Amino acid sequence: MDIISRVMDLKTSLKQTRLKGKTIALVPTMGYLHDGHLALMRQAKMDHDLVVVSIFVNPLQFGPQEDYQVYPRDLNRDAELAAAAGVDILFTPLVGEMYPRGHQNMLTFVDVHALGERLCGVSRPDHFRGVATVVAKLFHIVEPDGAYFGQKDAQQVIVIERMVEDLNINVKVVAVPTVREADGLALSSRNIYLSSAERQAAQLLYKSLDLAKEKLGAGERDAAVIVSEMRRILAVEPLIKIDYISVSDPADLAEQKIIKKTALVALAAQIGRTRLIDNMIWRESAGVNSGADQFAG
Ligand code: PAJ
Repeated sequence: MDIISRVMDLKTSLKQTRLKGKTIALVPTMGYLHDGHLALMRQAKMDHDLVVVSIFVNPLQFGPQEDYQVYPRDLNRDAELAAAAGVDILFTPLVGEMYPRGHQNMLTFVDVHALGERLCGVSRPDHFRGVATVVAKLFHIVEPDGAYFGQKDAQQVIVIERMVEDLNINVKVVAVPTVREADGLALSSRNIYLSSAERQAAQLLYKSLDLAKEKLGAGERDAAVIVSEMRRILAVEPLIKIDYISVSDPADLAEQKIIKKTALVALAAQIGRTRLIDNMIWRESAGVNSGADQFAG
């Protein structure tokens, strides 16, 4: 595996790859890799000849009160994990390489209106602008055939898919199901912030989504009922402060009152100082016994 930190070096290397007729996959990450990230890399490797993984903690997508400074970083460990997952190139730019004039001096942004303003966009107003902008830059640098994102960040996938469509970017966006701990907690680099009591409490997030799935399976279609049942489960745990619970249409993230054929049930909660998100996509046609894909999370 090559580790490359300069944009020009990466472009030069990928030009050779393309000349040989090989296809290229990109897996954008902020590092501190876990099995969720590795699932994206393995899928990318199955679908393409060469896999580029970027590790870049993107200052543009963190709010002023958020955890940019303390976001966990461990490049040596990440490099070992990525190499073992079959990654060909690890792209590890410094902030000055991605934002040569400084990220505060950026004048050009990609803003996916409406989609980026709902759900997490309410409490993180500039977050998806920062995500879409850095992903657009990575797409221009790497020019991948396929790009791999986790369903765990469902809104992020929807925002990126729309950006690709609206800006005619020539890349296939692939969403990979959420990887979870044994008790259902979605893997996240931020889980290491949790104390043991908070970690214990965090499993209720998945439990609340599981209950929503059960209610939907039993025929409940009133979103308000689903949300209040979920709130009831989460209220048991005083460590959990709900940011939002949303039942929306995955096509446009518009809230649904009466659930139709498909719904994105998504939530965000603060547990201690850690903000966690999770979701599931429910589809009527797949029925009650639909298995893991249905509950892709
Ligand atoms: P990061 O949080 O590091 O996540 C990188 C990718 O891994 C994202 O596509 C995310 O959805 C996916 N991922 C995280 N946890 C997962 C899990 N438990 N199961 C499956 N996939 C999971 O998301 C970002 O970084 C950034 O916003 C980024 C896209 C890199 C732009 O800066």
